[in-house]
Amino acid sequence: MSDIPDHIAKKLYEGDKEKVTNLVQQALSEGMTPGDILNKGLIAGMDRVGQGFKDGELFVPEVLIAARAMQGGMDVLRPLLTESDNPSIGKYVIGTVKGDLHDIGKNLVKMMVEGAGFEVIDLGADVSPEAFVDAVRQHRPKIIGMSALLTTTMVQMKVTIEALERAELRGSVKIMVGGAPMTSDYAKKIGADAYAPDAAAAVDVARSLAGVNRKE
Ligand code: B1M
Repeated sequence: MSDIPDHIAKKLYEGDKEKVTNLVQQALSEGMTPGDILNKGLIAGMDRVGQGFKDGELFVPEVLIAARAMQGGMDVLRPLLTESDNPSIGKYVIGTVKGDLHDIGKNLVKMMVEGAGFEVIDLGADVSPEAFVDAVRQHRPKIIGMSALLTTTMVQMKVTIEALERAELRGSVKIMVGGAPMTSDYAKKIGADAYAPDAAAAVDVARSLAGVNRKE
């Protein structure tokens, strides 16, 4: 079995954007699927970065450099992951909640959901409840996806759901949530329709919320 994914993960940990980008291209030319490169190389590398950060081996600047290296690899994979012969199966508004700047996981979910055939409107990070409400008014999406990586910002999901209720828009849209500190229990408690633990599951959940059967 090819050891390229492990090299990608290692170079990502070292923050070597050029090497990561080249290795992703090499993996593609050797026939690895974009999904495998993403999961076994880039995501695995970012997990190591997370562990290094937790263990005090890496600090914020190194983590940012690693995140940039991940973006380098993602730039190569993006057009392949979003390649789809499907016309849009519905609009999907996505954002990281207010006060939260983590957008790597949200961007992965965005790419995967785009790949599944949704038309994605990305509101970015640090998105206020009002901005989610405005986006629902303007775009009339089937689904809103909210991401939170901090225990201190998870509560913004509930605040956003309440804002949609006040605007009388809650019934018009399905809400799914995700992010490392999230659980399905918490999702239920705040009145979301669904929780997805990772970007791959997010695709299945989005399809199911939109009433679309999986297309292979
Ligand atoms: Co931050 N950070 N960070 N950070 N950071 C975490 C999240 C943390 C767990 C690190 C730690 O302490 N071990 C910790 C949170 C603790 C907590 O609240 N429980 C933390 C902290 C404390 C902070 C700061 C407060 C640090 C500080 O300044 N003292 C600060 C907060 C800034 C802010 O947001 N206001 C901060 C800052 C940063 C950076 C800017 C340096 C950088 C973010 C860069 C960026 O995103 N552009 C950063 C990073 C990179 C991390 C870690 C290391 C990696 C996060 C990541 O990108 N993971 C992270 C540690 C960790 O997670 N292990 C950490 C890879 C990504 C693919 O995974 O985002 O979980 P993830 O997404 C997954 C799933 O969660 C899921 O699918 C994705 C793919 O499978 N998912 C969804 C995510 N969103 C979804 C939405 C869905 C469905 C699934 O539906 C809509």
